[in-house]
Amino acid sequence: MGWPVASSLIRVLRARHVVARSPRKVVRVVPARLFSRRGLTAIAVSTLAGLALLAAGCGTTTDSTRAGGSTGSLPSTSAGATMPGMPGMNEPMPSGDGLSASASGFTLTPATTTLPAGAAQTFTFRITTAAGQNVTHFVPEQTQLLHFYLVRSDLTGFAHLHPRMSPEGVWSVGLPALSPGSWRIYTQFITPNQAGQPVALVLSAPLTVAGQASTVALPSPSTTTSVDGYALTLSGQPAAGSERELTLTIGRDGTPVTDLQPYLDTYAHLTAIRDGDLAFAHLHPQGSVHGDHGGPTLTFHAEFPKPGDWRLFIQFQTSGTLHTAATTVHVS
Ligand SMILES: [Cu+2]
Repeated sequence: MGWPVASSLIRVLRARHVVARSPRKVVRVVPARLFSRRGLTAIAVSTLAGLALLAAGCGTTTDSTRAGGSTGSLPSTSAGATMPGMPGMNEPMPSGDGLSASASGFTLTPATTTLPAGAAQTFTFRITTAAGQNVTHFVPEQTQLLHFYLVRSDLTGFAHLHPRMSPEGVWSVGLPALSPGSWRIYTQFITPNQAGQPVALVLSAPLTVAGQASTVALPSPSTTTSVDGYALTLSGQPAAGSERELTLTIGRDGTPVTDLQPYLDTYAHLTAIRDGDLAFAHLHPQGSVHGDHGGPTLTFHAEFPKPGDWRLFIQFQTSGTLHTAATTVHVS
């Protein structure tokens, strides 16, 4: 498998924190099924025919969600308190496959489920309670009040963004231009329930981008991939329903990389989406960050809810630039 592509286009896209993978057009049509903080600069991308888009948002770690909304915090009396900014420590972990719009009395309510293709646009949504009220209190997790992911049904498109929340609890996020087809949005957040206990949730909903859609076959599983001159190697034996350790090693020009910068309080952010139903798995990093000295080897707690082929999106930062790599992982 490879990631070779139209290098000039890639260069342009990367300049906007958007990368693309080579088109592998097939006739298969995948049925539709289909989750930040920062006032996002809308990423405008001209979509080339048949070229799948892989958008990696958040080129910087500037925090603007907080500027845009309330930083809810738990009452100091609540038990099981989280430790914001300490991934892998005592944070409550979302359970399940993330495929429901509602869980634990909270619902993801998008303003629309259909978008036009080919133009950057602002997307809005709310998280509502069972009584229909907007949730406005969120507990920061990995430096953010809410993490938003956008994934295309064939796993060629991926964006990880940080929306901004209004005081009324309306979230908005700038989306890049999207190719026609079936997409899914995911919101990942921690909010106190009625008893004041923190609940970690992943809620998702399908999104249709209008127009003639073509899809790309999923690349075969591989323990290696590359992006922006970095070579990534994975090891571990992920199995559905059990927590396993997954190790990521990053090198460049045959040399171990040791200058990874903190990104969302970790040295690499891993998100996995399952081929077929688009189930969601977030892999929690072990250890903590200490300055711009991460790498070359990072370890993760991997707990996949289901077996199958999963597309793993790996985000890491060097010299102020966010890189997004992807590979296919088989989960037994
Ligand atoms: Cu995020």
